[in-house]
Amino acid sequence: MPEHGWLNDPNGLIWLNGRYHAFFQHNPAAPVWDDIHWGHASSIDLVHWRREPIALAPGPDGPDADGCWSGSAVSGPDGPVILYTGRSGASESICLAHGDPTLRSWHKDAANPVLTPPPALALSDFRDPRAWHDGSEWRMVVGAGRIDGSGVVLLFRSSDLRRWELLGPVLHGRVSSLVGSSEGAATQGGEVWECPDLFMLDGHDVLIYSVTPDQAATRYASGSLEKGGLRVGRSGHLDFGRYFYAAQTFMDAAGRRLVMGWIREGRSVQAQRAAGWSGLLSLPREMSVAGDGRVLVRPIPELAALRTSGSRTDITGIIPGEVRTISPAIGPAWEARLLFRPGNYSRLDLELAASADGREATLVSWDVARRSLSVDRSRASLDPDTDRDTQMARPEGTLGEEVELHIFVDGSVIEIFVAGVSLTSRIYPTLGGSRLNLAVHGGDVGPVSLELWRLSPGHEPD
Ligand code: DQQ
Repeated sequence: MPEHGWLNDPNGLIWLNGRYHAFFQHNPAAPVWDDIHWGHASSIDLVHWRREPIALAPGPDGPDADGCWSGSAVSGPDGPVILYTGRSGASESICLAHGDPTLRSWHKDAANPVLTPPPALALSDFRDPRAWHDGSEWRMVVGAGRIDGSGVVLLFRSSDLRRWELLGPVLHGRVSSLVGSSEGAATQGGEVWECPDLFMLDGHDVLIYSVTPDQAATRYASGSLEKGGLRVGRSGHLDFGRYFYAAQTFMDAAGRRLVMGWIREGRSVQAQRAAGWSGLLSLPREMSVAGDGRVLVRPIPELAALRTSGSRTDITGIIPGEVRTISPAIGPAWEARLLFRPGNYSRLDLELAASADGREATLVSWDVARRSLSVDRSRASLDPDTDRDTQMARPEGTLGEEVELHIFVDGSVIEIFVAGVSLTSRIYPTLGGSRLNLAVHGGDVGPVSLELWRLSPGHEPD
């Protein structure tokens, strides 16, 4: 999270010179989206992070006078290079900045902007360059919207990061028409497909992109990249729930494809102002692609380094109607792994952040018949200005004999992983309760195996 002020998209995620770097959209002056800078944090192990000086600030007369919007970082021939979106008035263009080996000090390229929207494409928006080297030349995807209201991701190539040639669209359309209206975003206005990323993983070409208006979803499409664009075999959500947005991937030191996203707030603007900060980055998640093209995520195993004290219990004999307290006060930051068999019961509930008097509780439930996860926030907070809708995730594919819910809670943030899908949520309890309860409905549940850990803060020691 930012020390103070506003944070949105992760930018320029890169492993370079022995450290991981996470830049992010940042307004240091206030917890509102305005006057966007690039903030910066770095880490050796992806778990313990230290704050770094602000990397980029809007230039008074430049193409980024109204903000240094999202982009990526590469290891260029002469050192680190940031490719970012310059925003000036309503114009968006691609700009470069060059860094020193610590990635702490950056100077903007005198030739900025290096690329403006190709006029023939009739675009309304053009931003969020994501560049990489494919072994012989530079490639870059840029997110865009068309004047006709559809979203599009464009692919470019370059030999020097400065002169870019358009190869064509990777994918375009409207999410509602691509996936059917029940799953898609509300698309009254035109769509813009923001923060694209394109890579090969487990033999599949994978595109991820974030769909606005309403910053509704981060989506993936997997298939094979051909001359005319991505031939899509499979598409879906990269996370369920609307709090995980503008995700960007990167390759770690061991060659894994990791992804982080912006976790947004679920409380009022006034509450964000009162808190002094808004927005944070998700836990790093490792991606893989199943044989059928589904993109799967799981928390990186390195997160185990945050565990301080732990226990493993087999909880037995819970009967319908009983609410079993399994921890009276776990504290604000914890991790749990719950393992159980679906049976002749209908639902298993884990109540978290529950107050002793039961007035506040968030219900994480597994529905046996639907094979779906839900997060019911109707009692999560007595504060009426917090989000309280129920979120759902339904993993596809075979689940195996046991269901494993892997849950990370850190204050107001919940990240849940089940069978390769994730659901990110926010809660703002007012009573300070951190009781954990277990309940079952509609039948008896067999033993539930629970591993529970308290987590320490992820600050890098000085
Ligand atoms: N946020 C950035 C844009 C991007 C959007 C501006 C996504 O570059 O398209 O802060 O959240």
